[in-house]
Amino acid sequence: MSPITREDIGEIAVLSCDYPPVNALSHAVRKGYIDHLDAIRSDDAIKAVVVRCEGRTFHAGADITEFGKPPQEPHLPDVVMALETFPKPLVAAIHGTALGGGLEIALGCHYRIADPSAKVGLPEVHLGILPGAGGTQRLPRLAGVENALDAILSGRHVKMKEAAAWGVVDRLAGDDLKADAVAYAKEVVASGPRPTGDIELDGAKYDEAFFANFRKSIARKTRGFFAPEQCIRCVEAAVSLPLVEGLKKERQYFTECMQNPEAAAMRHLFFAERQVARVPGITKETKRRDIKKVGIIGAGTMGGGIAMNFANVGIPVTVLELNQEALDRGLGVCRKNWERSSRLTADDVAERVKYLSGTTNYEDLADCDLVIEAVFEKMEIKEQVFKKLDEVLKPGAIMASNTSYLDVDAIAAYTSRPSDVLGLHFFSPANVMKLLEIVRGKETADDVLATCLDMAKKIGKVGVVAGVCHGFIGNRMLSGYGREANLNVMKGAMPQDVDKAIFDFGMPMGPLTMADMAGLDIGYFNRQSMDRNSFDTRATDWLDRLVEGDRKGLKVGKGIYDYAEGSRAPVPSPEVEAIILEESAKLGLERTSISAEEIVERSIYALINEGAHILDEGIALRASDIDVVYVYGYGFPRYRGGPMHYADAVGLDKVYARLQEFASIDPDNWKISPLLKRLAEEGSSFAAFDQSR
Ligand code: T1G
Repeated sequence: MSPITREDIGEIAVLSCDYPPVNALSHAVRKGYIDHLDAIRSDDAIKAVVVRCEGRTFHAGADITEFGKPPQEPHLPDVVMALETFPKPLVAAIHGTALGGGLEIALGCHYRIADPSAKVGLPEVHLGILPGAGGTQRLPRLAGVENALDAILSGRHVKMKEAAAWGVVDRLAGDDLKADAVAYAKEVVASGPRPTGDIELDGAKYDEAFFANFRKSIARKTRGFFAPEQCIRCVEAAVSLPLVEGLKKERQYFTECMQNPEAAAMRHLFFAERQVARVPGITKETKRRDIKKVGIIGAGTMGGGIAMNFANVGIPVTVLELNQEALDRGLGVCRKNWERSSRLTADDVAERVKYLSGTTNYEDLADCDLVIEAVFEKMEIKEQVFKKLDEVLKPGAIMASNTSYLDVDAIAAYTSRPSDVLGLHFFSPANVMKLLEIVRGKETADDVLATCLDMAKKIGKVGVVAGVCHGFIGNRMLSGYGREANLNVMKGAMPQDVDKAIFDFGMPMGPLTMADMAGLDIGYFNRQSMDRNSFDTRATDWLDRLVEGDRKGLKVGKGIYDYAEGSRAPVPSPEVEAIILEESAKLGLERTSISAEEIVERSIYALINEGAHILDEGIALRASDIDVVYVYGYGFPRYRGGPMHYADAVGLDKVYARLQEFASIDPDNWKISPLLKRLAEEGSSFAAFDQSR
């Protein structure tokens, strides 16, 4: 049974696609279009056609589940061309989100009518590919080159008001999109087909300089990516070639993207981001608790940022601070953050501020359904806070700690209701970063976890469930990553060499620049209370010496690097270089030059190895969850899919061989994961491991 059915209303044929969940353009759908068009072509009773979808949305794109498999005819570009060259007028009736191939289907039609709340977009670049069914050729013709470049390179969803202003949609429907589309089709019978491909593009002003400027404008954001450049080349073809030639170029660049590892990596992330919500024991039937009012303990950077997430979606949130001055300061920062946002109007800001309140009195939190503490990272302070919350909060209130390392089970034990306690580890800045580690304590109730998983999605976060260990998933993996970067400095590389190698790999900044930005004194104070046998002091003694010499990082203008007044640009410091050489010598390390490749392997393979331990211990549910943590929480390059996907791409046998070499030199630092060893020896992968769960 074809997903596409035909209903004739007078002289208008209405083709409706019903292929849940998002009417993806699967083989059956594509074949359905061709079959129905063939029948209608020779049916003289039909003068025009409406193309629409049932369910929540118009076609949301090609069927991503078919990617990586041999493509089956009819191919999507051919379906779109069949629509465009159809001898009778075609009206697309758009609702929901017409994305990617979905918008391309609409552009292949001759007229477009949309529900005012609908959105359109070409998000293929987020999958490491490009609009491969004519979008790069037809959208510039309809919307103009600048708007088309904006839509294709940003991949954003364009609201109907803007899409109509661009000319992508001809008219907006009333309450009955289908009836209005049929009426529109009747209107255009006389005018006949209006092929988008016939629109002439005035190429003169879009010369080399124009595109060079555009490339420069997105260079920073697209550093290391492959697909964006191919997208631009397609639009250049649209400007300079007739439609058929331009489509050939588009097909060529699309194929190159599909063959590039970036496409597999970003498709992996697309599904990984949706997998995280699948947690054993949590189903649609699992009860959820209502979150109608939220409390935050602490109005500092984290507390304020966390509070903003709830106010942003209209959930009343009360921030508690110890004194009025700190409270006013914290709430003021929230308001300033909203006012500074280019995306928010004054009304938007006011709308958010009204959900944000403050208090210095715990009793005012008594009716909160969820309270998140974001106080100083000291167990003694967590103990005071949770004992107080246990006294004050109503039964059934969820209590969460924003701790980034500490033992959530120990925190839960400070209360009489540990099943209502878990960790909600936000990443700074908490109102911006999408990652939320949801730390499941051994007693955390299923409905508490389910409630927080849903809450994460509601506030626009990607909630990844982690088990309890020091640093959960992300921060635990960071320790080896940083240790190896520091040891590379002791063994022969200078900080700028290490940072450049890892920046060129695709991380947003090098680990040593990141350490300066976070403040070297944080690690220094943590180490003072730690057993010196529990970590490799060779990696940190030189940093301790910097802190003791008042080089605490960016915030004081000098750390591993020097910083000019008011500048955040790291400058290599001769003073630090001398200290590095002295500390190396003290350790008796013979300094050798270390290749950028080895610098990257040591830090990135340390991530992978620790990730494998975390997976093996059940702290993370899937390797793909670990990828989501690193891409959304630490800026791991999306075009590499995350550390575990990257390990699969390199080949676990190769990763394992290098780990063995590192372990032969530093056995204490390199405890090779038995899981990684097993998968490597079996010629398997983390992806296969995930599928086997
Ligand atoms: N193909 C297959 N399945 C898809 C899909 C798609 N395009 N989009 C979504 N799904 C599944 C998704 O896996 C999930 O499944 C369910 O639908 C609900 O999705 C030639 C080649 C449409 C905005 O990139 O952005 O066209 O987990 O949880 O939050 O140029 O899905 O329930 O089993 O995300 O409401 C271009 C991708 C493809 C759009 C809805 N299109 N999808 O968001 O629900 S490439 C896209 C989305 C292309 C052509 C090229 C979102 C959404 P399950 P969801 P949502």
